[in-house]
Amino acid sequence: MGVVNVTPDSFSDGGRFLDHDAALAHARALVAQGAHWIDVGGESTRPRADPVPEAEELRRVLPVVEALAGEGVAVSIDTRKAAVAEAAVAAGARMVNDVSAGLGAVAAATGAAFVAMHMLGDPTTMQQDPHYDDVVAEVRDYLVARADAARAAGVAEVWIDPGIGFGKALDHNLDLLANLDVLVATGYPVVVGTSRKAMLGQLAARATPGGGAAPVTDRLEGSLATAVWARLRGAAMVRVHDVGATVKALGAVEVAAPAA
Ligand code: HH2
Repeated sequence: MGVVNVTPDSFSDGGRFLDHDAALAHARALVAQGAHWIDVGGESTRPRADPVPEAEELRRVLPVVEALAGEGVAVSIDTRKAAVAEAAVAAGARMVNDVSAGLGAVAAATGAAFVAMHMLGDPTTMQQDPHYDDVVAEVRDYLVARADAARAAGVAEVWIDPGIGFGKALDHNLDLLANLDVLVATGYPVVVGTSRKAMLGQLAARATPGGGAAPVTDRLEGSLATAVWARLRGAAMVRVHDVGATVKALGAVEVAAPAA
């Protein structure tokens, strides 16, 4: 899944694709590089991001969704707003990717697939000292409840996502990545998004003698390593910014993997 943020303030590419033509050109390039899905978002969910009014979010995403869907691209809409999800599906999106995991009924009503992602709190507060007793069990139980509810409401295709970086300290993220098999064992297909996230900056600092945290422009190695890890641990999809490099990295390990 390739990310197209039609936003001025996304943490890694804010402002680059706010213009619709730029967003479309970028999305087409990601498809050419091998993306199976394009995830279009009009509101940043980075920590402390400003909320976006509904009309502005619609103005950002709808023309992009409509044009891509018209070209046969499988489009996912990354939103927390029911009205945006409904309008995007009417414009041709086939999946609702909801970081608040609350739009299962909207996905059901529109016939779209649904991604339920785990987030602790909301983007304005989520990174203020997040606490869990057992992060893996709590995230799993939350996601299964949301996914079961979406399925009961009538969604045919439900995905779950641990929400790396959404109300999680570094050790919570690492625990979730180390125990992806617990999420995979639920039977729901798992999607994982680590691409360019802050944890990769922290891990690069740990790995580099005397190194500081890697800035967002310098997290490709961590993004690729964790995408490969997630797929080898059973994730069915990875959500990434660098599609071409990810496709090559995944291709390399699939070739190198012993036959099952
Ligand atoms: N991460 C982001 C946004 N949406 N959706 C899912 N399912 N999983 C994720 O890990 C995920 C997500 C954050 O990344 P990005 O869209 O690049 O940044 P921003 O929220 O600042 O636009």
